[in-house]
Amino acid sequence: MTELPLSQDQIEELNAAQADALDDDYASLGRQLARRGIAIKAIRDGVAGFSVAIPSWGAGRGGTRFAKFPIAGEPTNIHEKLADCAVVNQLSRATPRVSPHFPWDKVSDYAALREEAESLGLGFDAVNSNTFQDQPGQPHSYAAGSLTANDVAVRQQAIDHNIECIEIGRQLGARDLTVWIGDGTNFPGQQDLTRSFDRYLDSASQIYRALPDDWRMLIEHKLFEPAFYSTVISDWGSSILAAQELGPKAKCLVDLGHHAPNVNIEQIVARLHRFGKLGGFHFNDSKYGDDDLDSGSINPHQLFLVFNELIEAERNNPGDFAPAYMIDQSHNVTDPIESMIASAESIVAAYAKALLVDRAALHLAQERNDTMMAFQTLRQAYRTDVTPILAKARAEAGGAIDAIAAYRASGWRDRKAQERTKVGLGAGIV
Ligand code: AOS
Ligand code: ZN
Ligand code: ZN
Ligand code: ZN
Repeated sequence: MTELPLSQDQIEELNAAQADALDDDYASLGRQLARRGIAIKAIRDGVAGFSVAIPSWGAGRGGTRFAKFPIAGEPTNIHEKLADCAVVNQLSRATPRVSPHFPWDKVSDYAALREEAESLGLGFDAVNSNTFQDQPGQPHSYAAGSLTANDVAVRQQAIDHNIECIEIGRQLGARDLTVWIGDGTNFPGQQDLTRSFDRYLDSASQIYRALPDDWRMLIEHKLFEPAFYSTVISDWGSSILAAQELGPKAKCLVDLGHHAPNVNIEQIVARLHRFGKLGGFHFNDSKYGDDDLDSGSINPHQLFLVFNELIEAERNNPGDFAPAYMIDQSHNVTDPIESMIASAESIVAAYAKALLVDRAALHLAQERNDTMMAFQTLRQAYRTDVTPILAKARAEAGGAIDAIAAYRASGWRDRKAQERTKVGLGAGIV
């Protein structure tokens, strides 16, 4: 039986007080869209069918390498993280799956963990392996690399860990393995750039062979950090080469904060899709690098343009288009629940705006080389305030019209501050 964490009655009560104003705004937007030949109901249905996974680690306060500042009532284990993720989903109704990270979320009984998640209205999304840190008691260190290490025993340990993640994921009902490695160098000459990539291909192919038929291996690239001179899987080029070498179940995962400054990420999306290699997304926002700021907080226009390409991709490939969408953020200065609610809303808003693009007009303008009309077609969609559509879809699914206000009214964090073990100080997870 599903038992959601917050009082549904309280959510309904708060919604009732805002229902008239929302109906008014929704009707007005409906008339505006009708004049543009768009049925608001179709957009609302699209929004209702869209979801994004949230990361288990996103439920805790993140931090930088300098410090982590925990908040009272922060979750300390996967059970408490699931409860917080269930709060996000109960209010937003857009985040029904959690992406776990191992060994951070290790438990002794995964069938029980799956049931626990189900009872909270949640499922599991892509499983993330971790060979970028050493764990207590681990026989070999990843100090000189993991899947690309010179030492065959280190590589084998990293391969075995990924295979174990697949096995855990099977028990949790996941179907994707996301592999991000920090392997690389800090000094010119430290490693042979070709041989380290060859070692990656060799290790990754052994993981690939352990994938069930209906699974995908999502290769996540990142330009730099923790390696600052060269990173083995640094860009979408290295990622797609590896994915092509490995086979059809290997795809590329795009984290929005993992590129060189000013790179045209939406074009990368188009390229990966063209060659059948777009596998997933880590949503966040960034000003300088892998900042892991809240989605849409810095560059909401880029988020819209990414979704514009995703919708083009979906239309060009109906039936076979299911990238794994996930939030990957570090909530250093906010309550993580509030950040995930706000980020999910930004992501759904970007999706809704991309649905509003008049594709026939856009394609015609492109054919006629009518640059201004092509741009204006995108601009008109981007300028539209889709808030009433999102709020309606949320309320209809049982969520809150004003999700952050409802969260604050619930007193959840204060209650958890009384119940949960205090998190210690220290450096954060980046
Ligand atoms: C690291 O920079 C990547 O974004 C990964 O997705 C990583 O596994 C995740 O951020 C958890 O640390
Ligand atoms: Zn990521
Ligand atoms: Zn990252
Ligand atoms: Zn990031």
